[in-house]
Amino acid sequence: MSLLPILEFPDPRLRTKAAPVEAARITDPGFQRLLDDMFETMYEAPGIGLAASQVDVHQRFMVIDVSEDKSDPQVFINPQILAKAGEQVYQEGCLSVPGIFADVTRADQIDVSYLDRHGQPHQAQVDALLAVCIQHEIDHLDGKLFVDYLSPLKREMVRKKLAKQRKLAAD
Ligand code: GNR
Ligand code: NI
Repeated sequence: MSLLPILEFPDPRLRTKAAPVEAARITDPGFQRLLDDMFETMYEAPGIGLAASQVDVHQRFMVIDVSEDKSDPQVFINPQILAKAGEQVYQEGCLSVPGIFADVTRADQIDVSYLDRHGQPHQAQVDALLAVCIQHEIDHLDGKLFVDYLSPLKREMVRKKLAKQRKLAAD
């Protein structure tokens, strides 16, 4: 297994709209290895989700584990939100926008369809943190970041703060 580099805002590659995964690719050993590498990268960060877009793979899948003890690894391939209900506000962070946290309003409950890592189809109703995370990751697949929900002024402040952090880290 290996750790993958994570793209960071404002990298334009994070704006790519990801294409659906072809069913035949799911059984490919290279694809299964990529999933394992994404879990390793996510757990090491540490994070609760990682979209393929963040590791410069522009296909529609992500890995998620919202458990306290890394006991619930879940793969969502070609996820689709079929219905949304209610609202929740959650203070979000993102591995592609390190050190920045901001409140985002999203649906409280979603119905989602997806394929698991074996290519088996599922449909589930989810809420709370898992619903937040799925919506955050699907945004990545559509080239969208949580800072896009902030005002342009705040987003510019985030960009400057990250540039400064990188400059300090480089010296
Ligand atoms: O690790 C993560 N935590 C998190 C917290 C609140 C809302 C969303 C997330 S997802 C994030 C990992 C990440 O960047 N996934 O794309
Ligand atoms: Ni993210």
